[in-house]
Amino acid sequence: MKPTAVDYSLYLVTDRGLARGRPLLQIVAAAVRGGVSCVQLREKTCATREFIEQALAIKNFLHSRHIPLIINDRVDVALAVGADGVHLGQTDMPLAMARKIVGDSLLIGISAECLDDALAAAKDGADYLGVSPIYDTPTKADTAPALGLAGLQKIRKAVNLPLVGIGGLNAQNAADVIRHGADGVAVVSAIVAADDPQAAAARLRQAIEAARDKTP
Ligand code: TZP
Ligand code: MG
Repeated sequence: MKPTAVDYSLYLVTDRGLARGRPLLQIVAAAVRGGVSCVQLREKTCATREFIEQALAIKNFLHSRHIPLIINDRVDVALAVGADGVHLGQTDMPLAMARKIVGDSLLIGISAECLDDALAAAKDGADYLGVSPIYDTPTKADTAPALGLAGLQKIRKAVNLPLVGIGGLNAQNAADVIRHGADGVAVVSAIVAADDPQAAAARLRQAIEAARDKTP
């Protein structure tokens, strides 16, 4: 059964190419110590077997700390390892098909690149949306045009689902994203590529909590 209450506040998306040779589990562990509340394992090139082994190791670590694990792209891997959810983009398996396969066993997160994507995902039963990208980012090559804070706000007004902003986010701009309606901030490079992923996560978390305190 998918988890009922998920804390999307600080959502880490992994990228082994940005990890500077450090094992992903080491980065995930440091990030969790710093305040990451949700982790997405994103593997674009490795073999399925390696993806599964990595996912199981990270899941063991996260679940002992009650932090959810979401798998990027791969419904089969998410089910096989007993993850909490799967995250699907606009060119991945359609949400309705994925829901037919996973039922209520997994959260399904959808990348919304425009208002219409968000409305369709809400109608088809997504559990949360990644609003993507907020800003241009070198981390992902094939992103849609940046939505900016105005685009995020428009989606916030139209859908009731938890929203996680992603794309070009860091400790300097995380507060803006919360103030414009996001429930959480998702980052790749700001944590994975940081000299000190724990400290980077802590700065982000602090910015997010401070913005919430000031949001009416
Ligand atoms: N999806 C939309 S933008 C993005 C993903 C995976 C990459 C975000 O990376 P960064 O380094 O946090 O800008
Ligand atoms: Mg995808």
